Amino acid sequence: MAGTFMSAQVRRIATLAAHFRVPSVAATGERRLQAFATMANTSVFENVQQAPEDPILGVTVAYNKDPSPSKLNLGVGAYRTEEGKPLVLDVVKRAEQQLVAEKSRNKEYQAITGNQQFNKLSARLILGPDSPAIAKNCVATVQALSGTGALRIGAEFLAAHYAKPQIFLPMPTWGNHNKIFPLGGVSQKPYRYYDPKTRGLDYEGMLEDLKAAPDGAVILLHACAHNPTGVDPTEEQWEGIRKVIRSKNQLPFFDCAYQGFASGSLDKDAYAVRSFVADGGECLISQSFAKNMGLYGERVGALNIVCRSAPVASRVDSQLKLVIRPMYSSPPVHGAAIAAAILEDGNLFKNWTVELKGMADRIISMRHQLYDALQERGTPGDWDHVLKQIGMFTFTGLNKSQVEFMTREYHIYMTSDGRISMAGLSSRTVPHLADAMHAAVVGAKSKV
Ligand code: PGU
Repeated sequence: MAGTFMSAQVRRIATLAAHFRVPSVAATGERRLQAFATMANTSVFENVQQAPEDPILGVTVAYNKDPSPSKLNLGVGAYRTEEGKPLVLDVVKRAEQQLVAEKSRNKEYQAITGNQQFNKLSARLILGPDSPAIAKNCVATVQALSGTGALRIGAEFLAAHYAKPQIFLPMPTWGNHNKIFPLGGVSQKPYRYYDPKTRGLDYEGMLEDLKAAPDGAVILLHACAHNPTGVDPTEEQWEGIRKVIRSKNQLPFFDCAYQGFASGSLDKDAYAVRSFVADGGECLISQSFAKNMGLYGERVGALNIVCRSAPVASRVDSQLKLVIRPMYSSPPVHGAAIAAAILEDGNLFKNWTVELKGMADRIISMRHQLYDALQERGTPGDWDHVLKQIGMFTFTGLNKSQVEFMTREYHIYMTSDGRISMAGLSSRTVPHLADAMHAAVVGAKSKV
Protein backbone atom coordinates (compact mmCIF):
# COMPACT_ATOMS: atom_id res chain seq x y z
CA MET A 1 0.00 0.00 0.00
CA ALA A 2 2.78 2.40 1.02
CA GLY A 3 4.61 1.43 -2.20
CA THR A 4 1.55 2.18 -4.32
CA PHE A 5 1.16 5.54 -2.59
CA MET A 6 4.84 6.33 -3.20
CA SER A 7 4.70 5.44 -6.87
CA ALA A 8 1.52 7.53 -7.25
CA GLN A 9 3.39 10.44 -5.65
CA VAL A 10 6.39 9.95 -7.94
CA ARG A 11 4.07 9.85 -10.96
CA ARG A 12 2.40 13.04 -9.80
CA ILE A 13 5.72 14.84 -9.39
CA ALA A 14 6.76 13.73 -12.88
CA THR A 15 3.42 15.01 -14.24
CA LEU A 16 3.90 18.35 -12.51
CA ALA A 17 7.46 18.67 -13.83
CA ALA A 18 6.31 17.98 -17.39
CA HIS A 19 3.37 20.37 -17.10
CA PHE A 20 5.42 23.28 -15.80
CA ARG A 21 8.31 22.43 -18.12
CA VAL A 22 10.82 21.98 -15.33
CA PRO A 23 13.79 20.30 -17.09
CA SER A 24 14.77 17.67 -14.51
CA VAL A 25 15.13 17.64 -10.77
CA ALA A 26 18.94 17.21 -10.91
CA ALA A 27 19.46 19.87 -13.59
CA THR A 28 17.21 22.28 -11.77
CA GLY A 29 19.09 21.78 -8.48
CA GLU A 30 22.40 22.42 -10.22
CA ARG A 31 21.13 25.58 -11.90
CA ARG A 32 19.54 26.79 -8.70
CA LEU A 33 22.92 26.63 -7.02
CA GLN A 34 24.46 28.58 -9.86
CA ALA A 35 21.69 31.13 -9.58
CA PHE A 36 22.37 31.60 -5.89
CA ALA A 37 26.08 31.96 -6.59
CA THR A 38 25.45 34.96 -8.80
CA MET A 39 22.48 36.26 -6.89
CA ALA A 40 23.70 39.83 -7.01
CA ASN A 41 22.84 40.23 -10.65
CA THR A 42 20.65 37.25 -11.54
CA SER A 43 17.02 36.56 -10.82
CA VAL A 44 16.25 33.67 -8.50
CA PHE A 45 13.77 32.69 -11.22
CA GLU A 46 16.49 32.57 -13.91
CA ASN A 47 15.72 28.90 -14.56
CA VAL A 48 12.06 29.41 -15.25
CA GLN A 49 11.28 28.19 -18.75
CA GLN A 50 9.11 30.11 -21.17
CA ALA A 51 5.82 28.22 -21.32
CA PRO A 52 3.88 27.97 -24.57
CA GLU A 53 0.48 29.67 -24.87
CA ASP A 54 -2.59 27.55 -24.12
CA PRO A 55 -3.86 25.84 -27.32
CA ILE A 56 -7.35 27.38 -26.92
CA LEU A 57 -7.00 30.55 -24.83
CA GLY A 58 -3.71 31.36 -26.61
CA VAL A 59 -5.69 31.79 -29.84
CA THR A 60 -7.33 34.88 -28.31
CA VAL A 61 -3.90 36.21 -27.27
CA ALA A 62 -2.71 35.96 -30.89
CA TYR A 63 -5.98 37.45 -32.17
CA ASN A 64 -5.68 40.46 -29.84
CA LYS A 65 -2.22 41.23 -31.24
CA ASP A 66 -3.41 41.26 -34.87
CA PRO A 67 -4.11 44.83 -36.13
CA SER A 68 -6.11 43.66 -39.19
CA PRO A 69 -9.67 45.13 -39.35
CA SER A 70 -10.98 41.90 -40.93
CA LYS A 71 -9.68 39.63 -38.15
CA LEU A 72 -12.06 37.00 -36.80
CA ASN A 73 -11.74 34.97 -33.60
CA LEU A 74 -13.31 31.53 -33.94
CA GLY A 75 -11.00 29.96 -31.35
CA VAL A 76 -12.57 30.13 -27.92
CA GLY A 77 -16.07 28.76 -27.42
CA ALA A 78 -17.78 31.99 -26.44
CA TYR A 79 -21.09 33.24 -27.80
CA ARG A 80 -21.17 36.44 -29.85
CA THR A 81 -24.14 38.38 -31.21
CA GLU A 82 -24.82 39.01 -34.91
CA GLU A 83 -22.75 42.17 -34.38
CA GLY A 84 -19.85 40.06 -33.14
CA LYS A 85 -20.18 41.35 -29.56
CA PRO A 86 -20.16 39.36 -26.30
CA LEU A 87 -23.67 38.93 -24.91
CA VAL A 88 -24.89 39.49 -21.36
CA LEU A 89 -28.27 37.76 -21.20
CA ASP A 90 -31.23 39.92 -20.34
CA VAL A 91 -32.21 37.56 -17.49
CA VAL A 92 -28.72 37.90 -16.06
CA LYS A 93 -29.05 41.69 -16.01
CA ARG A 94 -32.46 41.43 -14.36
CA ALA A 95 -31.21 38.94 -11.77
CA GLU A 96 -28.29 41.27 -11.00
CA GLN A 97 -30.62 44.22 -10.52
CA GLN A 98 -32.70 42.13 -8.10
CA LEU A 99 -29.59 41.18 -6.15
CA VAL A 100 -28.37 44.75 -5.90
CA ALA A 101 -31.81 45.85 -4.65
CA GLU A 102 -31.85 43.24 -1.84
CA LYS A 103 -30.67 45.22 1.17
CA SER A 104 -29.89 42.09 3.20
CA ARG A 105 -27.21 40.86 0.77
CA ASN A 106 -23.63 40.98 1.94
CA LYS A 107 -20.20 39.84 0.85
CA GLU A 108 -19.47 37.44 3.70
CA TYR A 109 -17.60 34.21 3.00
CA GLN A 110 -19.80 31.43 1.72
CA ALA A 111 -19.75 27.91 3.13
CA ILE A 112 -16.90 25.74 1.79
CA THR A 113 -19.32 24.04 -0.60
CA GLY A 114 -20.86 27.34 -1.68
CA ASN A 115 -24.41 28.55 -2.15
CA GLN A 116 -26.70 25.75 -0.97
CA GLN A 117 -29.74 27.01 -2.88
CA PHE A 118 -27.68 27.19 -6.06
CA ASN A 119 -26.38 23.66 -5.44
CA LYS A 120 -29.89 22.28 -5.00
CA LEU A 121 -31.21 23.98 -8.13
CA SER A 122 -28.16 23.11 -10.19
CA ALA A 123 -28.55 19.41 -9.36
CA ARG A 124 -32.24 19.66 -10.23
CA LEU A 125 -31.46 21.26 -13.58
CA ILE A 126 -29.30 18.39 -14.73
CA LEU A 127 -31.05 15.48 -12.99
CA GLY A 128 -34.63 16.65 -13.50
CA PRO A 129 -37.29 17.94 -11.10
CA ASP A 130 -38.55 14.40 -10.30
CA SER A 131 -35.17 12.80 -9.79
CA PRO A 132 -35.42 10.00 -7.19
CA ALA A 133 -31.68 10.40 -6.50
CA ILE A 134 -32.32 13.96 -5.31
CA ALA A 135 -35.50 13.00 -3.43
CA LYS A 136 -33.53 10.33 -1.52
CA ASN A 137 -30.65 12.73 -0.75
CA CYS A 138 -28.22 10.57 -2.69
CA VAL A 139 -26.51 13.49 -4.45
CA ALA A 140 -23.58 15.45 -3.02
CA THR A 141 -23.39 18.80 -4.84
CA VAL A 142 -20.78 21.51 -4.35
CA GLN A 143 -20.46 24.89 -6.04
CA ALA A 144 -17.33 25.01 -8.16
CA LEU A 145 -15.23 27.47 -10.14
CA SER A 146 -17.14 26.76 -13.33
CA GLY A 147 -16.79 23.49 -15.22
CA THR A 148 -13.00 23.41 -14.98
CA GLY A 149 -13.09 23.75 -11.20
CA ALA A 150 -15.73 21.05 -10.90
CA LEU A 151 -13.61 18.64 -12.95
CA ARG A 152 -10.55 19.41 -10.86
CA ILE A 153 -12.38 18.86 -7.56
CA GLY A 154 -13.71 15.59 -8.99
CA ALA A 155 -10.20 14.51 -9.98
CA GLU A 156 -8.72 15.30 -6.55
CA PHE A 157 -11.59 13.50 -4.83
CA LEU A 158 -11.16 10.39 -7.00
CA ALA A 159 -7.39 10.41 -6.47
CA ALA A 160 -7.92 10.34 -2.72
CA HIS A 161 -10.98 8.09 -2.40
CA TYR A 162 -11.50 5.90 -5.44
CA ALA A 163 -9.77 2.56 -5.72
CA LYS A 164 -9.12 2.90 -9.47
CA PRO A 165 -8.04 6.49 -10.12
CA GLN A 166 -7.59 5.99 -13.85
CA ILE A 167 -9.79 7.84 -16.32
CA PHE A 168 -10.52 7.03 -19.95
CA LEU A 169 -10.94 10.10 -22.14
CA PRO A 170 -12.57 10.23 -25.60
CA MET A 171 -10.22 10.78 -28.50
CA PRO A 172 -10.16 13.69 -29.17
CA THR A 173 -11.45 15.64 -26.20
CA TRP A 174 -11.38 19.18 -24.77
CA GLY A 175 -7.65 19.91 -24.42
CA ASN A 176 -7.79 20.77 -20.73
CA HIS A 177 -9.04 17.30 -19.73
CA ASN A 178 -5.56 15.93 -20.46
CA LYS A 179 -4.12 18.34 -17.88
CA ILE A 180 -6.82 18.44 -15.22
CA PHE A 181 -6.89 14.73 -14.51
CA PRO A 182 -3.17 13.86 -14.34
CA LEU A 183 -2.45 17.01 -12.33
CA GLY A 184 -5.34 16.11 -10.06
CA GLY A 185 -3.77 12.70 -9.46
CA VAL A 186 -5.84 10.60 -11.88
CA SER A 187 -3.92 8.92 -14.69
CA GLN A 188 -5.50 8.99 -18.14
CA LYS A 189 -5.91 6.77 -21.16
CA PRO A 190 -7.77 7.39 -24.41
CA TYR A 191 -10.75 5.54 -25.86
CA ARG A 192 -11.79 5.70 -29.49
CA TYR A 193 -14.61 8.18 -30.15
CA TYR A 194 -14.36 10.08 -33.43
CA ASP A 195 -13.86 8.54 -36.84
CA PRO A 196 -12.24 11.08 -39.20
CA LYS A 197 -13.27 9.00 -42.22
CA THR A 198 -17.01 9.26 -41.52
CA ARG A 199 -16.67 12.46 -39.49
CA GLY A 200 -19.02 10.70 -37.08
CA LEU A 201 -18.93 8.52 -33.98
CA ASP A 202 -16.72 5.44 -34.01
CA TYR A 203 -19.37 3.58 -32.04
CA GLU A 204 -17.92 0.09 -32.49
CA GLY A 205 -14.42 1.31 -31.61
CA MET A 206 -15.73 3.11 -28.55
CA LEU A 207 -17.57 0.04 -27.25
CA GLU A 208 -14.54 -2.17 -27.92
CA ASP A 209 -12.29 0.18 -25.95
CA LEU A 210 -14.73 0.46 -23.06
CA LYS A 211 -15.01 -3.33 -22.91
CA ALA A 212 -11.22 -3.59 -22.90
CA ALA A 213 -10.86 -0.95 -20.17
CA PRO A 214 -10.48 -2.36 -16.64
CA ASP A 215 -13.51 -3.02 -14.46
CA GLY A 216 -14.12 0.00 -12.28
CA ALA A 217 -12.23 2.46 -14.52
CA VAL A 218 -13.56 6.03 -14.62
CA ILE A 219 -15.02 6.94 -18.03
CA LEU A 220 -15.26 10.58 -19.03
CA LEU A 221 -18.33 11.30 -21.15
CA HIS A 222 -19.34 14.64 -22.67
CA ALA A 223 -22.98 14.97 -21.60
CA CYS A 224 -23.92 16.68 -24.89
CA ALA A 225 -22.35 18.74 -27.69
CA HIS A 226 -19.02 16.89 -27.61
CA ASN A 227 -16.07 19.30 -27.75
CA PRO A 228 -14.28 19.54 -30.18
CA THR A 229 -16.08 17.21 -32.61
CA GLY A 230 -19.76 18.21 -32.27
CA VAL A 231 -20.54 14.50 -32.59
CA ASP A 232 -22.89 12.98 -29.99
CA PRO A 233 -24.16 9.40 -29.66
CA THR A 234 -27.82 8.81 -30.55
CA GLU A 235 -30.20 7.77 -27.75
CA GLU A 236 -29.86 4.12 -28.84
CA GLN A 237 -26.09 4.41 -28.81
CA TRP A 238 -26.16 5.98 -25.34
CA GLU A 239 -28.12 2.93 -24.23
CA GLY A 240 -25.43 0.62 -25.61
CA ILE A 241 -22.69 2.68 -23.95
CA ARG A 242 -24.55 2.65 -20.63
CA LYS A 243 -24.94 -1.13 -20.71
CA VAL A 244 -21.23 -1.71 -21.29
CA ILE A 245 -20.18 0.77 -18.59
CA ARG A 246 -22.59 -0.67 -16.04
CA SER A 247 -21.71 -4.29 -16.92
CA LYS A 248 -18.10 -3.50 -16.04
CA ASN A 249 -18.91 -1.48 -12.91
CA GLN A 250 -17.11 1.46 -14.47
CA LEU A 251 -17.70 4.93 -13.07
CA PRO A 252 -19.08 7.53 -15.50
CA PHE A 253 -17.85 11.10 -15.09
CA PHE A 254 -20.05 13.42 -17.16
CA ASP A 255 -18.69 16.76 -18.25
CA CYS A 256 -21.75 18.92 -18.87
CA ALA A 257 -20.58 22.27 -20.24
CA TYR A 258 -23.28 22.86 -22.86
CA GLN A 259 -26.69 21.95 -21.39
CA GLY A 260 -29.24 23.71 -23.61
CA PHE A 261 -26.71 24.63 -26.26
CA ALA A 262 -26.89 21.37 -28.20
CA SER A 263 -30.60 21.16 -28.96
CA GLY A 264 -31.90 24.40 -27.44
CA SER A 265 -33.71 22.29 -24.80
CA LEU A 266 -32.32 21.88 -21.29
CA ASP A 267 -34.17 18.59 -20.80
CA LYS A 268 -33.19 17.04 -24.12
CA ASP A 269 -29.54 17.85 -23.51
CA ALA A 270 -29.73 16.14 -20.10
CA TYR A 271 -30.88 12.86 -21.68
CA ALA A 272 -27.63 10.94 -21.35
CA VAL A 273 -26.97 11.95 -17.74
CA ARG A 274 -30.54 11.18 -16.69
CA SER A 275 -30.49 7.76 -18.34
CA PHE A 276 -27.38 6.84 -16.33
CA VAL A 277 -28.88 8.13 -13.08
CA ALA A 278 -32.20 6.36 -13.74
CA ASP A 279 -30.52 2.95 -13.57
CA GLY A 280 -29.63 3.56 -9.92
CA GLY A 281 -25.88 3.47 -10.51
CA GLU A 282 -23.37 6.04 -9.35
CA CYS A 283 -21.69 8.80 -11.37
CA LEU A 284 -20.04 12.21 -11.24
CA ILE A 285 -21.35 15.22 -13.14
CA SER A 286 -19.54 18.51 -13.61
CA GLN A 287 -21.72 21.44 -14.67
CA SER A 288 -20.78 24.77 -16.17
CA PHE A 289 -23.00 27.84 -16.48
CA ALA A 290 -20.37 29.62 -18.62
CA LYS A 291 -22.10 29.05 -21.94
CA ASN A 292 -25.76 28.46 -21.19
CA MET A 293 -26.09 31.52 -18.92
CA GLY A 294 -23.22 33.40 -20.53
CA LEU A 295 -21.52 33.65 -17.12
CA TYR A 296 -18.06 32.79 -18.46
CA GLY A 297 -15.90 35.05 -16.31
CA GLU A 298 -18.12 34.74 -13.23
CA ARG A 299 -16.93 31.12 -12.96
CA VAL A 300 -20.18 29.43 -12.01
CA GLY A 301 -20.41 25.65 -11.93
CA ALA A 302 -21.06 22.64 -9.76
CA LEU A 303 -19.84 19.12 -9.12
CA ASN A 304 -22.48 16.49 -8.38
CA ILE A 305 -21.61 13.04 -7.09
CA VAL A 306 -24.57 10.70 -7.33
CA CYS A 307 -24.23 7.96 -4.69
CA ARG A 308 -26.15 4.81 -3.87
CA SER A 309 -27.40 6.04 -0.50
CA ALA A 310 -27.89 9.21 1.54
CA PRO A 311 -25.28 8.31 4.20
CA VAL A 312 -22.63 7.76 1.50
CA ALA A 313 -23.55 11.07 -0.16
CA SER A 314 -23.23 12.82 3.17
CA ARG A 315 -19.77 11.36 3.81
CA VAL A 316 -18.69 12.22 0.25
CA ASP A 317 -19.88 15.80 0.83
CA SER A 318 -17.76 16.01 3.99
CA GLN A 319 -14.68 14.87 2.06
CA LEU A 320 -15.30 17.31 -0.80
CA LYS A 321 -14.92 20.06 1.80
CA LEU A 322 -11.46 18.72 2.59
CA VAL A 323 -10.57 18.94 -1.10
CA ILE A 324 -11.88 22.49 -1.49
CA ARG A 325 -10.71 24.15 1.75
CA PRO A 326 -6.95 24.04 1.06
CA MET A 327 -7.45 24.86 -2.63
CA TYR A 328 -9.47 28.10 -2.47
CA SER A 329 -11.34 27.90 0.84
CA SER A 330 -14.77 28.78 -0.49
CA PRO A 331 -16.21 29.81 -3.87
CA PRO A 332 -17.21 33.35 -4.97
CA VAL A 333 -20.62 34.77 -4.12
CA HIS A 334 -21.86 36.79 -7.06
CA GLY A 335 -22.15 34.42 -10.05
CA ALA A 336 -23.82 31.62 -8.13
CA ALA A 337 -26.32 34.10 -6.70
CA ILE A 338 -27.22 35.19 -10.25
CA ALA A 339 -27.65 31.58 -11.39
CA ALA A 340 -29.71 30.71 -8.29
CA ALA A 341 -31.99 33.72 -8.85
CA ILE A 342 -32.65 32.60 -12.44
CA LEU A 343 -33.15 28.96 -11.51
CA GLU A 344 -35.57 29.65 -8.64
CA ASP A 345 -37.81 32.29 -10.21
CA GLY A 346 -40.38 30.81 -12.63
CA ASN A 347 -40.46 33.94 -14.75
CA LEU A 348 -36.73 34.42 -15.05
CA PHE A 349 -36.30 30.71 -15.73
CA LYS A 350 -38.81 30.83 -18.58
CA ASN A 351 -37.15 33.90 -20.09
CA TRP A 352 -33.78 32.18 -19.76
CA THR A 353 -34.95 29.17 -21.77
CA VAL A 354 -36.15 31.54 -24.52
CA GLU A 355 -32.81 33.37 -24.64
CA LEU A 356 -30.93 30.08 -24.56
CA LYS A 357 -32.97 28.74 -27.46
CA GLY A 358 -32.25 31.99 -29.31
CA MET A 359 -28.49 31.42 -28.94
CA ALA A 360 -28.75 27.76 -30.00
CA ASP A 361 -30.89 28.72 -33.02
CA ARG A 362 -28.47 31.44 -34.12
CA ILE A 363 -25.65 28.88 -34.07
CA ILE A 364 -27.72 26.46 -36.14
CA SER A 365 -28.47 29.23 -38.64
CA MET A 366 -24.70 29.90 -38.90
CA ARG A 367 -24.24 26.23 -39.81
CA HIS A 368 -26.70 26.61 -42.69
CA GLN A 369 -25.16 29.85 -43.88
CA LEU A 370 -21.63 28.46 -43.86
CA TYR A 371 -22.74 25.29 -45.62
CA ASP A 372 -24.54 27.29 -48.33
CA ALA A 373 -21.56 29.62 -48.77
CA LEU A 374 -19.23 26.64 -49.31
CA GLN A 375 -21.68 25.13 -51.82
CA GLU A 376 -21.87 28.45 -53.70
CA ARG A 377 -18.10 28.54 -53.97
CA GLY A 378 -17.97 24.91 -55.08
CA THR A 379 -15.47 24.15 -52.32
CA PRO A 380 -14.20 20.61 -52.93
CA GLY A 381 -15.19 17.98 -50.37
CA ASP A 382 -18.26 16.88 -48.47
CA TRP A 383 -19.42 19.54 -46.00
CA ASP A 384 -22.52 17.80 -44.63
CA HIS A 385 -20.83 17.63 -41.23
CA VAL A 386 -21.10 21.42 -40.91
CA LEU A 387 -24.87 20.86 -40.72
CA LYS A 388 -24.85 17.58 -38.78
CA GLN A 389 -22.51 18.43 -35.92
CA ILE A 390 -24.03 19.64 -32.68
CA GLY A 391 -23.35 22.54 -30.34
CA MET A 392 -20.93 25.42 -30.47
CA PHE A 393 -18.23 23.92 -32.65
CA THR A 394 -17.66 22.58 -36.13
CA PHE A 395 -14.78 20.16 -36.42
CA THR A 396 -14.02 21.17 -39.97
CA GLY A 397 -11.48 18.52 -40.95
CA LEU A 398 -9.03 21.27 -41.98
CA ASN A 399 -5.47 20.35 -41.11
CA LYS A 400 -2.85 22.33 -39.21
CA SER A 401 -1.25 23.87 -42.26
CA GLN A 402 -4.64 24.88 -43.69
CA VAL A 403 -5.44 26.51 -40.34
CA GLU A 404 -2.11 28.35 -40.42
CA PHE A 405 -2.84 29.49 -43.96
CA MET A 406 -6.25 30.89 -42.92
CA THR A 407 -4.71 32.78 -40.02
CA ARG A 408 -1.82 34.12 -42.06
CA GLU A 409 -3.77 35.13 -45.15
CA TYR A 410 -7.28 35.82 -43.84
CA HIS A 411 -6.67 36.72 -40.18
CA ILE A 412 -9.05 33.99 -39.08
CA TYR A 413 -8.12 32.53 -35.71
CA MET A 414 -9.08 28.98 -34.69
CA THR A 415 -7.57 26.05 -32.84
CA SER A 416 -4.93 24.12 -34.77
CA ASP A 417 -7.09 20.96 -34.85
CA GLY A 418 -9.43 22.71 -37.30
CA ARG A 419 -12.19 23.45 -34.76
CA ILE A 420 -14.20 26.61 -35.34
CA SER A 421 -16.57 28.21 -32.87
CA MET A 422 -19.82 28.69 -34.81
CA ALA A 423 -20.93 30.98 -31.98
CA GLY A 424 -18.29 33.50 -33.04
CA LEU A 425 -19.68 33.78 -36.59
CA SER A 426 -22.28 36.16 -38.01
CA SER A 427 -24.02 36.64 -41.37
CA ARG A 428 -21.51 39.40 -42.05
CA THR A 429 -18.44 37.22 -41.43
CA VAL A 430 -19.59 33.93 -43.03
CA PRO A 431 -18.47 34.96 -46.57
CA HIS A 432 -14.99 35.83 -45.28
CA LEU A 433 -14.71 32.44 -43.55
CA ALA A 434 -16.04 30.59 -46.60
CA ASP A 435 -13.52 32.39 -48.86
CA ALA A 436 -10.72 31.41 -46.49
CA MET A 437 -11.83 27.78 -46.21
CA HIS A 438 -12.22 27.55 -49.97
CA ALA A 439 -8.73 28.94 -50.57
CA ALA A 440 -7.24 26.66 -47.91
CA VAL A 441 -8.89 23.57 -49.43
CA VAL A 442 -7.99 24.29 -53.05
CA GLY A 443 -4.45 24.88 -51.85
CA ALA A 444 -4.22 28.56 -52.78
CA LYS A 445 -0.83 30.12 -52.22
CA SER A 446 -0.51 33.57 -50.76
CA LYS A 447 -3.30 36.09 -51.41
CA VAL A 448 -0.72 38.81 -51.86
N1 PGU B 1 -15.68 21.14 -20.43
C1 PGU B 1 -15.76 21.32 -21.75
C2 PGU B 1 -16.10 20.16 -22.61
C3 PGU B 1 -15.54 22.59 -22.30
O1 PGU B 1 -15.63 22.76 -23.59
C4 PGU B 1 -15.21 23.66 -21.44
C5 PGU B 1 -14.93 25.03 -21.99
C6 PGU B 1 -15.16 23.40 -20.06
C7 PGU B 1 -15.40 22.14 -19.59
C8 PGU B 1 -14.82 24.44 -19.04
O2 PGU B 1 -15.50 25.57 -19.08
P1 PGU B 1 -15.59 26.55 -17.83
O3 PGU B 1 -15.43 27.90 -18.42
O4 PGU B 1 -14.52 26.21 -16.88
O5 PGU B 1 -16.93 26.30 -17.28
N2 PGU B 1 -14.30 25.09 -23.22
C9 PGU B 1 -14.31 26.27 -24.05
C10 PGU B 1 -13.85 27.53 -23.35
C11 PGU B 1 -12.42 27.86 -23.36
C12 PGU B 1 -11.59 26.91 -22.53
O6 PGU B 1 -10.88 26.10 -23.14
O7 PGU B 1 -11.69 26.95 -21.30
C13 PGU B 1 -13.57 25.98 -25.34
O8 PGU B 1 -13.43 26.89 -26.15
O9 PGU B 1 -13.21 24.81 -25.58
